[in-house]
Amino acid sequence: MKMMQVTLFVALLGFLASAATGSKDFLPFDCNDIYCNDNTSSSGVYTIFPGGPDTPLQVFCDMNTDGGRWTVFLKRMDGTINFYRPWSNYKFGFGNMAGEYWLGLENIFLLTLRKENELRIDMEDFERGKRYAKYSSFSIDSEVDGYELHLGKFTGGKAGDSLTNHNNMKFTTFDRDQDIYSVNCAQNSIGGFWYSRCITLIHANPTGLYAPRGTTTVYPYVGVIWRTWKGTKYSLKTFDMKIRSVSGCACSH
Ligand SMILES: [Ca+2]
Repeated sequence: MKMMQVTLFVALLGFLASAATGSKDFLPFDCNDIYCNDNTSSSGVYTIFPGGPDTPLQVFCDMNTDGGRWTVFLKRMDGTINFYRPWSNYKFGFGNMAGEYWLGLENIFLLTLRKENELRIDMEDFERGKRYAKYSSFSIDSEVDGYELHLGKFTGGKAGDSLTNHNNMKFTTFDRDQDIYSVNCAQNSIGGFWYSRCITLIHANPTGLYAPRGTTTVYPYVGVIWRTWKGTKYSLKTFDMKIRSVSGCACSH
């Protein structure tokens, strides 16, 4: 019995020692930190700690586009992941970090709480066309306030501005209606997003139905939509939404 206690004590010491060593390790808050710590980092899946050292989070970092440092919170690319999901899934995140995923509203909230971020959206159609859109700032409120979207100015990109229409909207899923229209817009557009009004005022639907051939002509408003580029009947091939610190590497040390 005594021997077992000693063994446990030694094991506990070992655990505490490793925990102490661990606390000295580099714990990046976001992809910006990873790039600033090593500017040779390539695009890929990394572990970040926006919620503190006890809650590691896997994420895809875009280190190539427009100077890199981007923390990707939405990725569409092949239709392998179902995005018509309930509130709990959109809250905590789902999908495959090496493929399609939603990082989770709680994680996005933490990422935008302590740093000021800009937003970039990259998209491709099925005819090899590529476009982007950028916004000067991006943040969301906590769950209590419906994860309300706060978007800065549209600062460029030939995709055009299809997101300002969704600014100051709360997040809606098929089981939690927080949009400002009479019906549930997540049900109408088969996704989860900061919907405002459905149908005629759907401008962006990044979590909509994936259509392998690009178009959803029978049912408009339900595809992966960016209205100002391809209209409301075209479902895009790829779609990334990503953020990075506006202060660059200046504030990371
Ligand atoms: Ca509604």
